Amino acid sequence: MEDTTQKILYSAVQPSGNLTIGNYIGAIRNWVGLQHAFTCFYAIADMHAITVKQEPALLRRRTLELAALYIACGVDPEQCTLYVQSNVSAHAELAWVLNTITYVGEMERMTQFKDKAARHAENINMGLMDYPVLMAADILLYQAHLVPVGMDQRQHLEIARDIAIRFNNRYGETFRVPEGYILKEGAKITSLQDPLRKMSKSDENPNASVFLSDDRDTVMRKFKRAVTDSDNRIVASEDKPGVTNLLNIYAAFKGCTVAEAEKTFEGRGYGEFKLAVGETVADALAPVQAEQKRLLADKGYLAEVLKRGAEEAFRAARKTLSKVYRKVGFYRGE
Ligand code: ATP
Ligand code: LTN
Repeated sequence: MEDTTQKILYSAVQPSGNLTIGNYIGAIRNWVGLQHAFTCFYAIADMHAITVKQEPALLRRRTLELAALYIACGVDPEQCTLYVQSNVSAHAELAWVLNTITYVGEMERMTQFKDKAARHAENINMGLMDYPVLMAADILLYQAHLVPVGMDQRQHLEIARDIAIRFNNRYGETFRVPEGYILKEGAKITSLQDPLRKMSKSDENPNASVFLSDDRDTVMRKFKRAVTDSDNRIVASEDKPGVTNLLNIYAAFKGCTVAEAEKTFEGRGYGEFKLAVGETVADALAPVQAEQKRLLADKGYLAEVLKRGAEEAFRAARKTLSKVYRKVGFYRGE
């Protein structure tokens, strides 16, 4: 088998709200499986989070909660570099340089920007528009080979690649051009209330998303109310988005394939199916919640992990940033 341990993998999640099972299945779950095979950098993207309004005290708390959650989900700080984005100033510094080779028109075309601009019409700030450039800076700083994300981030990844190629063409070989790593199954978990829309942590409908912090009763209630259809067949297909989504969720938490899940529920009714999905999710969340709580009670440990992570990240990021500053012609002393 190919030795991939030298290959660099980068990903991040924003501490912008309670994480959903979509974030878990689409992102964090995959990180855990990859941390032994690759050199991994996993960040808490607090600089991205402030592109929409955040309550400062809450942002700080959520940053720590997210760190604890990563670890509770199985991200091992001894195996990878786990850190807070704003603790490494190179992200902002590189983003500035990359801004100068990114066109306003490209940013205006980004789907997430258009969505968020519509949802936060009172606060269409420069940061919101610049979000993909900061994300490109994150990835390119670490010379990442691979970026595991959910489907919704594909466009941002494309832009990161374009920016890398553009910089290399203009200034000479500097950045590795990263590849996306989007796993097919679970790459898009959809809303339980509108299965054509992505499950999102900021959905106004509280029944649309299952949060990793939800207790058993809440999880069961949300799945019971999940939108399906009227034909009572438990199979994954394009014309059955609700049922397909529930099968995806079940398979992800059970660790089986969707085909196996279909087999399990062959001939059963929707009521029983939803109950089983709810129980599987609740059973999987309980130990994660307990571990997160235990970690949050040990702030000293978390602070130490994040400090070490920031130092490691800084060492890697500094190399790329120095190279960039040299290439663009910034005076660096004699
Ligand atoms: P928001 O809804 O506030 O925009 P979000 O839920 O999309 O936020 P992010 O922090 O933007 O969360 O995303 C974190 C990671 O989770 C990304 O890799 C993203 O692709 C993944 N992700 C988010 N939602 C889903 C989903 N419904 N299905 C699969 N992956 C998802
Ligand atoms: N925009 C991402 C979070 C993120 C990210 C990154 C993901 C910030 N920087 C770098 C991968 C690589 C999101 O998931 N919404």
